Formats: sequence, structure tokens, C-alpha cells
Amino acid sequence: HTVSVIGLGYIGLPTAAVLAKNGVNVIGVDVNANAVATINAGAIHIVEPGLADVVKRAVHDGLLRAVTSPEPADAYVITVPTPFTADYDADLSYIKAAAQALAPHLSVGNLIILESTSPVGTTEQLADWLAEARPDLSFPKTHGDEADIQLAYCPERVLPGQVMHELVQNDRVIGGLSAKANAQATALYNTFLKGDCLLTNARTAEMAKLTENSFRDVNIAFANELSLICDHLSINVWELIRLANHHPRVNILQPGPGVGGHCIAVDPWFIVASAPEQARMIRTAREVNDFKPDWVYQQVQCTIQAAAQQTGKAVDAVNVTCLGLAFKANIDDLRESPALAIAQRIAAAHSGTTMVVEPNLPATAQPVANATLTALDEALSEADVVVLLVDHTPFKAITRAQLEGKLWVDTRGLIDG
Ligand code: SAJ
Repeated sequence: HTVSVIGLGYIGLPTAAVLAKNGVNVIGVDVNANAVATINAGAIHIVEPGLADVVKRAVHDGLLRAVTSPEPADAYVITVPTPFTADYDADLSYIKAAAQALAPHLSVGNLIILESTSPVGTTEQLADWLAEARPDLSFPKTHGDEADIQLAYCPERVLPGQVMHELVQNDRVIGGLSAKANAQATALYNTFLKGDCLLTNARTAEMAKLTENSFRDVNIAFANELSLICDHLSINVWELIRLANHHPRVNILQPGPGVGGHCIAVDPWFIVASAPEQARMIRTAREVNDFKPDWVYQQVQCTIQAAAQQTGKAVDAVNVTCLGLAFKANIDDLRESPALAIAQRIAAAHSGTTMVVEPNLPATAQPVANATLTALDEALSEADVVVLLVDHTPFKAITRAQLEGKLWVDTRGLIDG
């Protein structure tokens, strides 16, 4: 039994590795020739704890092999990116390209699973693209269980940083275009899955993935909106949330500098694009979360002015220290990070010195133009203004004594909380 995984990124490579670890013969496909060469050498091109060892062993055992264009297989798992376009809709061009690349290799009895986060209807669209390319084969939209090729949508739900654990343990939603597709996809995941397979149809499975991330986005927006309201009313938002969360049916999330990462800040837009009149709260939540970095930046500007007045220094003699750049705690991932965007804006606008602290980056990195990557202790003692952007563990040890005589903007509640 051979499974081909198309797209060897943050989801595809761990999936390929875990399948191979469980004895499946895996052909990984990626258009990036460097990634393919790296994997075939038994190494990895992304950062994910525990992944390197599994890939190394799978390649060594001959169960995982990477190539730049598809080859025949029994099943295909598509894990390519679905970015969003300038007008906030999904860009399905990677899925279409994958469909066109694998279509010539299809044969009767094949299973195709789409895992990429996708708007409702994408699996049916994928079936249409394949049917166009292969008029000699039948697909479940017209032939159901009797189709030559079966298709299912099975979203990934793993948390970056815990992928190797969650990939195996989390329950899995499986949305086939037919009952047979559901049965075949279940058999494939059961080669490694310890969680349950939850069966539904493709449209519901597509919406389930978008719903999970929108749920989190809406709840974070609620917390972020509270932080603005509390600032306006001179209330400590961290204390407020702690108190409210003592209610047995209230569980408010934490405000922050905005919502980052490649999923939660994107997926709700796919719902908004497909139901713009109905998805009013989901759209507003996105707007609330996207506004938060602007608001933090304004707070920092006011605080720099206040520090100049308080110290009698000229504004260009005020030292600003930004703590954290990653999109969330204890990772090195800077992509779509509100913390990075805020630090970049501060450094670009501030006429004095800006220092940035990111303990998860190598000391030689230069992540922000016009700012120096500095060690925590030095950056704190030199600072007039401290901007706390990420709740990395080392920042939790900062004491009030280290902040004496300084002003700060605390977006995560580590100091003010
Ligand atoms: N955040 C807050 N306040 C909070 C919680 C999070 O401001 O109380 C911010 C974080 O700082 C970060 C952003 O939200 O900037 C997103 O972080 P996250 O930890 O909520 O989620 P991700 O993006 O790392 O992973 C999410 C997960 N989805 C859910 O928890 C519903 C993960 O399970 C998904 O697999 C992943 O998206 C994905 O790939 O879709």
C-alpha cells in the first residue's frame, strides 16, 4: 500500500513521517527541490519538535521518499497551502495545481484526501477538476460508492509545536463525498491514529475546520475588545477577566497584541467570503483583532512621549525595548506575527534606540530593521520604555524592581496582570 503526500510543509511532512513510521510506504511530493533533497538526506527543512528523528528513521528504513512531481500511488493526501487573496477570499491555486499534477497518475480504486484548510465546496470543486482532467474515470459526485476514484475532506487540527503528539492523539473529522470514501479514509488514518474518526460529509467537514478557528478568533476578539473598554474606563482587564472567570459558566480568553499565525487570522475570512451577509459577528471579530496592533502602537507612541517628559530626555534619547517577536509564546515562528509588526513599526518610526528581545532566535538574527536584537537583561536595564509583546517563559521572571523608573505597555498581562 503506497500513500502519496502532496505538499511537505508543516502538516504534510509530519503526516508523511507518521504514516511511514507505522509501516506505510510513503512518497512525499513537493515542488520545492531543496526541501525534497533535504528530506531524502534524512533531514528536515521546518522546525517542529520530534519531527527530525521520525523523518530520519523513515528515510533510512526506505519507507519515506521525496520527489518533485507525483507518481502512481494507492492514496493521495493533499496538504498544500490555501493562502487568502487580496480581497479576503481563498486562493485555491495550489490545490488546483496538485489536482492537475496527480490526475495523469490516477487509476481505478484510488482514494484522494484533501487536508488543506478550504472554503465549503472545495472538495466538490477538486472532484470537478479531476473529472475534467480524467474523463475516462468516474467520481463520487455522479457515481457515489461505485465511483472509480473516491474523495474525502479530512482537516488537520494540530497545534504548531505539538504536531507529533496531536497528529496521533486528536480526533479526526472525515467528510467523504460518499460512504465508501469515508470507510477508505478511516482505514488510512487508523494506520496511525489513536483518536476517533468522526464521519460526516465533505461540506460539513470543511465548515468544521473553519468553525473551530473562528470560534477561537471570536473569543479572542471578545478579550481584545474588553482590553480597549477597560483602558477607556481605567479598569485592570487582567483582574477583571480573572474575576469574571470565577463564574462557573464564563471562560474568557486572554487579550494580546493581536491574532497571529497562519490559521486563526485567515480561516474566518473563508466563512465571511462564502456567506458575507450572514457572517456579521465573525467579520467583526476579525476587524477587532486586526485593529489591536494599531491600538498597541498608538499606546507605545503616547508612552514614549510620556517617558521623554518624565525623564527630561529628548524623544530621540528615549530607549525602547520590545519583548518578544513570535506570534505566540515559546516558539520561533515570526510569520503573521502582530508582535513583529508592532516592533517593526516602532523601530521604523522611533528616532531613538529600539532594542528587540527574542530568546527563541539565534543571537546573530536581524529580524527588525533599525533595531538591535539584544539579550534580555541588557535590553531591560537600558530601556526607558518596555513593550511586552509575547508571553515567552523567560519574560515571566521579570520583576517590578527591574522596571523601576521605566514606563511600559504590557499587551499580555505579565507585568500588569
Ligand atoms: N491568542 C491570544 N489570546 C488567547 C489565545 C491565543 O491573543 O487567549 C493569540 C496567540 O497569541 C496567537 C493567536 O492567538 O497570536 C493564535 O494562537 P493559538 O494558540 O490560538 O492557535 P494556532 O494558530 O497556533 O493554532 C490554531 C489551533 N486552533 C484552535 O485551537 C481552534 C490549532 O488546533 C489548529 O490546528 C491551527 O490553528 C490550524 O492549523 O488551523
